[in-house]
Amino acid sequence: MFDKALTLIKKSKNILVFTGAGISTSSGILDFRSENGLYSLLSKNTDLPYPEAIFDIKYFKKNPKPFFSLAKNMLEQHAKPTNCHKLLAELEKNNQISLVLTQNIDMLHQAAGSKKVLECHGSFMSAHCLDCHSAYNLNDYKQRVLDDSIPYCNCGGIIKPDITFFGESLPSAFYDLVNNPPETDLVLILGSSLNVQPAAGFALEMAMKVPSILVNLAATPYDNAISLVYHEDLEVFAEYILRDNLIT
Ligand code: CNA
Repeated sequence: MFDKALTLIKKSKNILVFTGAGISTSSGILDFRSENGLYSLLSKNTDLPYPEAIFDIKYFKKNPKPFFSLAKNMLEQHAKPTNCHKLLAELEKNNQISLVLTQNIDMLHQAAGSKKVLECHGSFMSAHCLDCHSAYNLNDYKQRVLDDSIPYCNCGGIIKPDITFFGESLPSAFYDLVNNPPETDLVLILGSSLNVQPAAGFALEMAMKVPSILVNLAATPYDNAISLVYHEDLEVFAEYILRDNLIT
């Protein structure tokens, strides 16, 4: 089923991978926009004015509780990398990856062994006080989140994980990448609805310059800009590619 994709992957030496929440759903982490995704679940949460408010910086400053209760769930989950995360780590070992650009905040690429990762929406690994900007790492604030309390800085400000919320700028490393993209001979887009800008726009711009593959359960508005489109489960895709033993 994925023969053409396999042929392209095998001959590529500088693959730029763009991943979204769909690569992690098989590990039990909900995505945003699927029928049973986080937004659908949060639409039943009466504390929130609208589901996206959970990641809205203005709303967070007024009421950080819904975000930290979601963060608690994610941190407690101890999710494991999927076969698709493992496939990307294998391709990197085989010197075929130029970069994994991920929108995900779950740190599963690193857990699978990928090193060339740019988290364009940040992660839980580091955090900052919203008032005095003191830096923290996950271990400094994790226990407080697990204990259901809001982590506060000594100055009284909220400690916010360095996850890019709606209304915030992406990390400067993302803009460095846009200004200086790596050599790329294939773009692989995995598990993203391509709805969130500017990250999706950059991936699409790169995809229009070289051969590209998209694997995503649902159709995206940009499918016609991609060379090979599969509306399939990423685990089935990963198992198929890994089965070929392309890693020598
Ligand atoms: P999205 O808009 O929720 O889209 C996810 C896409 O993945 C959907 O179109 C699904 O059809 C598809 N999908 C779901 N499961 C599978 C599967 N098993 N195989 C193939 N396709 C699948 O999420 P995006 O990543 O496009 O949106 C960007 C947001 C989501 C970023 O800001 C992330 O931080 C945020 N997010 C991240 C996580 C995470 O870190 N795991 C979880 C939820 C949301």
